[in-house]
Amino acid sequence: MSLFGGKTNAGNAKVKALEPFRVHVQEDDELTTNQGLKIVDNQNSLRAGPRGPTLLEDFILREKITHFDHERIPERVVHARGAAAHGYFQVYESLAPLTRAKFLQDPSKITPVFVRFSTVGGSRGSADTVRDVRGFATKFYTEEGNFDLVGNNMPVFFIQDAIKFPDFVHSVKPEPHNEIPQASSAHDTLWDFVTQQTETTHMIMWLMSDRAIPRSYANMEGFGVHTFRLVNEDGKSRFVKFHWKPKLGVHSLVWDETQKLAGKNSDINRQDLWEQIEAGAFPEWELGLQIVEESDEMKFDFDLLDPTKLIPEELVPVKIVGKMVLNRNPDNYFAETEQVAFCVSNIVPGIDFTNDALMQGRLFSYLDTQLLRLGGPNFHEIPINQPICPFRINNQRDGLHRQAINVGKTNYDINSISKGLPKQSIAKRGYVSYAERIDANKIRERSATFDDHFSQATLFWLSMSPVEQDHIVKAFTFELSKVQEVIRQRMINQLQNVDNVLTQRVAHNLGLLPTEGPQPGFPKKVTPSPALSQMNTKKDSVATRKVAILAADGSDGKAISDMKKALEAAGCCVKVIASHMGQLKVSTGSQIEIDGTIPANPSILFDAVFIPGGKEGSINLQNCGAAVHYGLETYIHCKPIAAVGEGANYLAASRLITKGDTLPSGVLVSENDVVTNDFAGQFIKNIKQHRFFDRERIDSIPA
Ligand code: HDE
Repeated sequence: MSLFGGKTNAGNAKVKALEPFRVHVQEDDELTTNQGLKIVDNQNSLRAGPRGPTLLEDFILREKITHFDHERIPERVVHARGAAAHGYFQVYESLAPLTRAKFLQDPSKITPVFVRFSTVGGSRGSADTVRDVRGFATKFYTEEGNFDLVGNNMPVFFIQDAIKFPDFVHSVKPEPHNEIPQASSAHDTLWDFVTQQTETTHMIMWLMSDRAIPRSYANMEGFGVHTFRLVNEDGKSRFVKFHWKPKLGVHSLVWDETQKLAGKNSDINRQDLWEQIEAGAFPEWELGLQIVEESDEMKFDFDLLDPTKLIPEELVPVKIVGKMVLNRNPDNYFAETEQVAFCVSNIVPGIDFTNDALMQGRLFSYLDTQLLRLGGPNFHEIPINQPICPFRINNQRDGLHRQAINVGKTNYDINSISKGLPKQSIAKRGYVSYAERIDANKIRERSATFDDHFSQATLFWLSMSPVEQDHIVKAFTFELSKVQEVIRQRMINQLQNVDNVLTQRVAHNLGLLPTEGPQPGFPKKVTPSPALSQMNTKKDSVATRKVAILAADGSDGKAISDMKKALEAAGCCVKVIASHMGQLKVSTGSQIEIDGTIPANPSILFDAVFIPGGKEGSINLQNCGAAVHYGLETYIHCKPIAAVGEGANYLAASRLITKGDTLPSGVLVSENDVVTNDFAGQFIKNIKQHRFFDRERIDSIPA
């Protein structure tokens, strides 16, 4: 490890390949200019006398200021705000029967990856917790070149054809006349677009659901969205949908919490990713494939080429084929996370595209956008973008900031002077596009198989648990309450094609009624897909869950340390929070180090709260408004709460429990001051559940 940072995890082939580019400042290093000249005075510019004008001659000042002036590059037009990490991918067993991609054939092979997560609509400095789709882009550095799987945390998209993308993005971004609102879909132009373009309906259901407000990146699924092809050594092609399944399950924040977080800690998701990796709790996902034989292409009641549709897992199961672990933070945000250039056209032999018209447009857009963002055609030479296999073995030359020094007299193909080098590869080793037969007229027309814009929106709605449905209704209400009434009304009318109950509930909240009926044949009868509900996710671990121990002077020190020990042993991150910093004077007379204050560590930064006993401590908490608010807010966000001994009086004084009555779900109380193994075990069991939604927001609670 160098003196000023740098990671101990030397890591995989890509992490090692980056080493020559890292600048480690050593103990005896001295400040230099970019030309290597040692700088003696970095505090004063060169002037004509101590009170005189600065001299143009001051090349050191000019170099420093000029560099500074040029430090910004255009932010991504979408997905500007992101966070990334290094890691590796490993396949569980050879997938040779399905694909000739080498990184999917050898279970002993470690393929380096760099993964960037992002929100879509907001600028680089916007909040992490906005209601939005999340990007989930993975660059696999394979021995056959880079494969970029540039996906999202939702399995479908808003539109069916790339030609609509600029319109859609313009509508969701801040409005052009006043650049309001930042990173929010709750405004006129998005909903105007949505009600004019009904193919958005399915994705809008996802956007209004809890998937749009993930608890952390490690709690998100990822999806390739489009149908791709896998092609094996014999040239046989099958259709495939890519899935990432998170080891820690799919969990979300609640809406009130996300809005408060946007102010209290707008970096919550990127910070969580960073801290988990630093702590060695490496985020992990499994790669899943839904495989469809070519002969089955037309057997579904939707078109496989339509990116507004998913294949229900109950129809085509997700085959788990490998795992990805993120185990190293980047060294430098700009050099790595900002300059990484994902291109959907980065592909390897054995994987191919389909004719999905959205994907076809993306094949143009990503390369094009990097040319602007990274300033020219040599962005593949930026260290984070370089493959780990031989690359740029071709006759492409020159361009801004070219790094490679191509040696030799020839820069054209076919040449005889350089023995015809470099030679084309052979089909067995190189990339060969799948020879799909196309026999068609050149037309601007969409297939009728793309016409059903509502059935899968109905499928999504009916697959949700009552709690998830409540959240969707509230999200529609919130968003539509912020748009013009005429648009609001159109959306109510549109929702009738999805579900009558949904329509009635949203309409009621908005004080409206549908003014026209649904389209003929809608809403359709569908069979729900339980796999779509987050309620059916894994709830078997508390790893990385954050727990606050809310304490005050006079709290029971033994209960604090016993609970802390038990939670940490289970994998939780625990902090002792009080109204002041320094040492807590606990009831035993000893002292406990406080990790943070209540204002800097609000309940929204934690997944659960524990209140220790100790009479004086409990009274101190009851007399502290901020501490009372802490418990109330934890309660309305449905998080597990546990209290022992006198700690229960704090809950009772806040009217969260009534002595003698049944406890609300997820609230655990022991009369005994002692944290027994059983009690800690029960609390841990509750933390695994994440939230107890049956005590969803109680309007009389002022938090
Ligand atoms: Fe993107 N998208 N996109 N997109 N997209 C970009 O490329 C585009 C789409 C996705 O972390 C841009 O480098 C078009 C679907 C992610 O760097 C741009 C269309 C999906 C990221 C672009 C789509 C995505 C991007 C902006 C419709 C999920 C962030 C900056 C035809 C499967 C990657 C950049 C990162 C980024 C274009 C639709 C995911 C402009 C034209 C569908 C995760 O090229």
